[in-house]
Amino acid sequence: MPPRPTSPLLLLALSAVLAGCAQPQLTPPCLTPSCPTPPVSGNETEPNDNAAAANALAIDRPLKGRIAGQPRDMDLFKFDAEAGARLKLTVISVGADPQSTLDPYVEVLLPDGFTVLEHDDDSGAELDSELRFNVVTAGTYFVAVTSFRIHDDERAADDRATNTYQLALARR
Ligand SMILES: [Ca+2]
Ligand SMILES: [Ca+2]
Ligand SMILES: [Ca+2]
Repeated sequence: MPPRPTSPLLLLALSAVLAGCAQPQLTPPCLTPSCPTPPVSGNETEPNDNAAAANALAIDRPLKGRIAGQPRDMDLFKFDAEAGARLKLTVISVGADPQSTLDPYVEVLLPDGFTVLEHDDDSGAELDSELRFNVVTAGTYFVAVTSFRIHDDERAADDRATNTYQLALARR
């Protein structure tokens, strides 16, 4: 079917949506899936393999990381959340780096540092992980990122230098 001419009303609606994307401070900030994620604000810092060594993660401040450097790398992050917060966590691989070989796996841990609140393998695009969760009790929560291969098999190693990812925490 030939494309129909775009109506002025639709263009107006589109420009309103784009304007919404450009102003992330609006509430809700952006409801369309095409809105760009905020720019990466930094990189993980190793060692970060347990809760005591977790890197700080903040809302709308994505971080880059790599599951590599040892046979079974685990990257821990922490963030403070208020009661009632509705959050979304994403770990993207090829979407952020076309050369990435990582199949990410992610867990959100309660403030005790080991009880799993939520976990996800592939709910995002392709093999990416995506979690939506609500915070009941205010506190410092943890995020554990690794590869699905490492998570799935306690004897497996996955140490490719190309195992890159981008981790983001957002409100929803
Ligand atoms: Ca790492
Ligand atoms: Ca690590
Ligand atoms: Ca995955």
